[in-house]
Amino acid sequence: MPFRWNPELRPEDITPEELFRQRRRFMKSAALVGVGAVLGMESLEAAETSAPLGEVRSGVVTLNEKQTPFADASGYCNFYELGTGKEDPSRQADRLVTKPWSVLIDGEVGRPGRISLEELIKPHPLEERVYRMRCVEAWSMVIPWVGFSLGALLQRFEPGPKAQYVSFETILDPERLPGQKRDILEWPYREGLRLDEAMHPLTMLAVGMYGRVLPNQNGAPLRLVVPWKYGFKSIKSIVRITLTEQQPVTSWNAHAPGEYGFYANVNPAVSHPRWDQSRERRIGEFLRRETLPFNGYGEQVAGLYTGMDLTRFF
Ligand SMILES: Nc1nc2c(c(=O)[nH]1)N[C@H]1C(S)=C(S)[C@@H](COP(=O)(O)O)O[C@H]1N2
Ligand SMILES: [Mo]
Repeated sequence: MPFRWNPELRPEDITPEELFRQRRRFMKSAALVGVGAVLGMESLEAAETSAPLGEVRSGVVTLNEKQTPFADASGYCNFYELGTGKEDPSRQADRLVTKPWSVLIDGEVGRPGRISLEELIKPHPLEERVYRMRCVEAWSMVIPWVGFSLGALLQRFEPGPKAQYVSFETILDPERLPGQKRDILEWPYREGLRLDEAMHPLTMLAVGMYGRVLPNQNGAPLRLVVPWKYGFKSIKSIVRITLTEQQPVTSWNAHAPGEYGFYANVNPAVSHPRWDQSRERRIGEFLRRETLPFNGYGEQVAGLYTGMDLTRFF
């Protein structure tokens, strides 16, 4: 069955593609003649520091919410391999070497194998999707990711009849990545999804943001983005994707099972022992806002959890 985009988005979530493109074109020409800063587009200017991407289909999913400036999205990060401070990952970004890069796809698939990043991306047209992102520490951002559906990729490798979960691993390179010499988590960083979550059209693999190549601190060259789950599910710098029969071990769940569940769906009704999850601070805003169930993507994804007790499977 061909993989189809059918997220049933609310009309207000969607900017008509033509309108979106016109705005883009305007922003680009404005930046070219140097009026970007005057128009408050410092984020676009900052984004110019990383390499441009090729052809990107715009406006596939977008939001009527203010985008987080690129400087915040690339400067305030969680990437413990590059340090536990929010500004460590951008300062230490050069330690991550992303060329060459390959990904091993194995486990319960018909066609396992290691493939180069270029080969992995090639057949997937890149599209921009603006998603809300919510960290368990109760801050959030709105980021224009560039990538493609994970489901489309997985289908190419032919998930077998026993495949029920997908497990992901980040690069392991303690010589270069200072955090991996410390006993914060068990390395490599691991994450996992149920297969139906992985196949959901909102689940994406990102290779860029803000129309540019993904900065290292944001998980270059390839990271997961699951917008209805807390940020720790969105694993960075992926080198291995394994389809499994059993629920995989995931880093934060193994580290503190009472604090971080396997599902990690954004849920204002279930609090983390150390952070209230009912409200969040959008980076750049002063007042907190109410957190939405499933981070606002309930209409699209709540059906995946019908009949489950979400206080138990948090
Ligand atoms: N490999 C790896 N992936 C990771 C993390 C990490 O420490 N290591 N942190 C996670 C957490 S807690 C969050 S909130 C998001 C942050 O993504 P961002 O820094 O691009 O906003 O990345 C997630 N992915
Ligand atoms: Mo996080």
